[in-house]
Amino acid sequence: MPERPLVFGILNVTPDSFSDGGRFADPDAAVRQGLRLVADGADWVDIGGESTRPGAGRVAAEEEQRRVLPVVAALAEQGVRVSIDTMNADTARAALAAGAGIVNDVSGGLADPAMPEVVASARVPFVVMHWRGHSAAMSARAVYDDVVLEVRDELAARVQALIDQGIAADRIVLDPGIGFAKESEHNWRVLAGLGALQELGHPLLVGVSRKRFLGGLPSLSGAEDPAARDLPTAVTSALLALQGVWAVRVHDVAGTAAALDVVDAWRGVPA
Ligand code: PMM
Repeated sequence: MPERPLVFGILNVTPDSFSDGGRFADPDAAVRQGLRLVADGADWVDIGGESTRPGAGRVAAEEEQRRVLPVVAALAEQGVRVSIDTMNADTARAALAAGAGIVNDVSGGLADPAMPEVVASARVPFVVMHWRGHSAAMSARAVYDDVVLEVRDELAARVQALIDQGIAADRIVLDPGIGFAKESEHNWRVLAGLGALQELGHPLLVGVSRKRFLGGLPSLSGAEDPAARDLPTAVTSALLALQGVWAVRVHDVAGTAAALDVVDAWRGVPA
């Protein structure tokens, strides 16, 4: 029986993320939100300082670090397990020094050639997401013959390159990159085809939370508020638990915790 997935609570310390941009730009508000995510059941708090929403421009590494480092340090000091969501090696290095324990790179080490070395020498888990280019360019790259096989093969190539660059295979976590260079139908096909990615032999982290493709569900038509996508996100978490994924990355941790409780109860796992 697969284990209950870990829950990564999302903490975007940005003015412009698509669903929570601006709410936690102030460090005190961000720290409070991080503690709330943990109280709601997050195993890790995933802190990011650069929005990757479709079409977004890049943020200078100095600005990214100004946003995230005080929050990483304050939460780590309070015993919170922190993952740093960054494409910049310098930011990853500084966040690890401030107490982060996982590097989550949506580019899987492609955006900054210095990233693999930082992760290899820190000996921490590395979340490697399927990525075809920065946000400004990615929608033009959402072209596939067979999205499941192409995502699988592109991730397999990343794994080999990262192992060649000194990262231990057992520290590599893979992520299909829902919403990154993918149209709605691609996202659904990838979710239905996760078994093919699991054949690569690495734990999977999946992030669907509040993403635009969920807004295309018939029951959500006309709902403008991204929080309306929290219920379908939680349902997806339950389905991903049945699929045996290692972790889910969500905004509404309480909703996903309830969904995972249902899966545990269904399976007879003692509370
Ligand atoms: N999605 C976003 C940001 N970081 N990291 C991983 N590993 N997987 C994702 O799917 C992912 C990510 C964009 O969503 P957000 O703006 O809600 O954080």
